[in-house]
Amino acid sequence: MPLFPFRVRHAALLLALLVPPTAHATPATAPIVSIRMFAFAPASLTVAPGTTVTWTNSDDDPHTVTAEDKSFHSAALDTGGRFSFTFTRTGTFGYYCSLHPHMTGKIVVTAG
Ligand SMILES: [Cu+2]
Repeated sequence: MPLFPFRVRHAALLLALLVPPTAHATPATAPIVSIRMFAFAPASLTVAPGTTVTWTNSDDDPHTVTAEDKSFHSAALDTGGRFSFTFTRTGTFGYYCSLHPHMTGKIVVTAG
């Protein structure tokens, strides 16, 4: 009984077909949280580890994106300003606007 029933190059080809580089739960598009009307939308976003989330400010007033645990902190974003952060660890990451602390949101990073 041979250990590998296929010739090696056939097995490699089969693997390449079965395991494309995008096989993991990577979203097709990079998620965006928009900031408008003094709120983050969506206020709660669930992503896979390794996902880069981008916030965009659509308000006339400046806002920041500040992690509760300080793991990320944007500068004040003017209208049209953007901030991106790549979430590598799993967990729930609450954040707020340091200029208007009643503005809160969270990113849930789960491999599930
Ligand atoms: Cu704000």
